[in-house]
Amino acid sequence: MQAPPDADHRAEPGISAAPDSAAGRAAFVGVVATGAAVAIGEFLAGVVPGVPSPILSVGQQLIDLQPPGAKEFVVSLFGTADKLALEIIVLVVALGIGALVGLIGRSQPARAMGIIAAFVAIGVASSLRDPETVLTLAVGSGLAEFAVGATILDRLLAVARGDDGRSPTTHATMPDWSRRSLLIRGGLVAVGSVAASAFGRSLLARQRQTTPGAVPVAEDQVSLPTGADLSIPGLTPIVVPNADFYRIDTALIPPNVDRTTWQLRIHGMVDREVTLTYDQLIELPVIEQYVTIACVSNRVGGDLVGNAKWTGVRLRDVLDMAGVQTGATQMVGRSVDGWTAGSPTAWVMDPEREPMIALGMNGAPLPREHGYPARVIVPGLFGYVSATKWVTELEFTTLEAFDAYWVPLGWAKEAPILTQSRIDVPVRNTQVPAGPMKLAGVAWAPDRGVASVEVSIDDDVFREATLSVPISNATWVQWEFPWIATSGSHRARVRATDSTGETQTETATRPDPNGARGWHTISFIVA
Ligand SMILES: Nc1nc2c(c(=O)[nH]1)N[C@H]1C(S)=C(S)[C@@H](COP(=O)(O)O)O[C@H]1N2
Ligand SMILES: [Mo]
Repeated sequence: MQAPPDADHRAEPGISAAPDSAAGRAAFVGVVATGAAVAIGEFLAGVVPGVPSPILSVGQQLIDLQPPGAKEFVVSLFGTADKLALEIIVLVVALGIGALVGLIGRSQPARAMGIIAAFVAIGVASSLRDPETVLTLAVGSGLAEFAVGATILDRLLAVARGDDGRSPTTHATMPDWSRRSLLIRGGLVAVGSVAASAFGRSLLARQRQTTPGAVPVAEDQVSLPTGADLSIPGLTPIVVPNADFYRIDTALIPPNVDRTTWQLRIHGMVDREVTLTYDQLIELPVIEQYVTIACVSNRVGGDLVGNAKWTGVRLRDVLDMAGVQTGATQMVGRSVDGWTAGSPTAWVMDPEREPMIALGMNGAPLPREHGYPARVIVPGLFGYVSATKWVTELEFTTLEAFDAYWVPLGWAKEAPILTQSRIDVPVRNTQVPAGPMKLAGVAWAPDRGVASVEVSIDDDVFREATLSVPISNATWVQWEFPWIATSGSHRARVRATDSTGETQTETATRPDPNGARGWHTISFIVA
């Protein structure tokens, strides 16, 4: 194999990545200028509270628009990974438009400036929907973004043309000078942009982390029964620590709610509209209970489910103050950011269960990601039809009169949590040593309760696993299954039966419209 004869001469080390054509250079300039404009916005958002992050603002706008086709994308209801993907998409599209701006800027600088201005305006406008945005600061930051973007575009385009003032040369005499200079200056701006954005973002994350205040103390404190946790290495703990608890919501940044000004309003089909402050709310008896909550978009074997000890007040104590009218078949929870969940009134009023307004989670104030200062917890219902975080309104209406957030996107209007079970140990597709071992996992059927869990290995008959001591019907259980591992590759399946006698069905289904069905099946190898 031989390289073309003059290949070595053409490759100039160090600047071989420099944009070669005039168009390439202009596009490069546009990308760098746009990136710098975004970066100054992200930087200011971190440094000055009230300044919106441009990327997060546009991303949140896209989520809130619920674009057609979103249902496929959001089957996972915006887990953390989806949010990062969305941010990256927004950034890549912005930089792509930046490249166009650079190309246009060569011949029509005014038009290029106009596009940058429009672009900044979209960012500012999107940010105004966030209650934390301060209008004047948003506009000020927008002006800074425009100034930075426009200036850098102007200067670097001049460099790209070779008339940056510093080197009054012509392309004919020093053809490489402008390219080298462009690469160095553009590169410096790009590096600075990345650093400024990263710095801004790290400050922004910290800005939004506080959940001040203490947890109210429950009159009757609950604790775990002995035997509630089988304590098997690799098995999900029976109570999931807050830091490990799954998080699902449509908020790119969790709302920052001040609990001293926060209010909960109960209205609609009630006898008396009631508005409670945090301090008024905790004058009601404070209770605590363990409840397992689950996401409808959890796939078979997935981990969008968790069990925590919730502290708060009885939802029905609050509702009794307002007097729910007969005929009000739906309770709509609304969060400070406008998200809604609708639960059947009959479900929350059933004396067999104790729905609550939760204020604490595992002994701490609700973390911001989980709804500080208050959220709804309804045993037995999937999160999207009940568990409103950052709740600020409970509106009573009929099931027919209102569709909450996810319903028009193709999810069921009424959605009790399905019975599901999962194998945690061994981890699928891993290798375990031969000899006696335990398979283990969790199973849940809130708030019917799990009656039994069965395991089948290599298509042998299903045999019953041993369960942890249940905390209550509203919580999951752990299960363990002793087995003597023989070398070779194996397949394990699990299925649970709830207290009504209903066993999980075998065929795997998609999560939509009302939850995934099917037996969790894993393969593993015994060495
Ligand atoms: N305000 C608000 N509350 C919300 C949501 C949301 O998007 N916004 N998502 C719901 C969904 S789909 C689920 S599964 C649970 C998840 O609660 P967690 O994040 O505390 O685990 O919150 C529910 N409450
Ligand atoms: Mo969910």
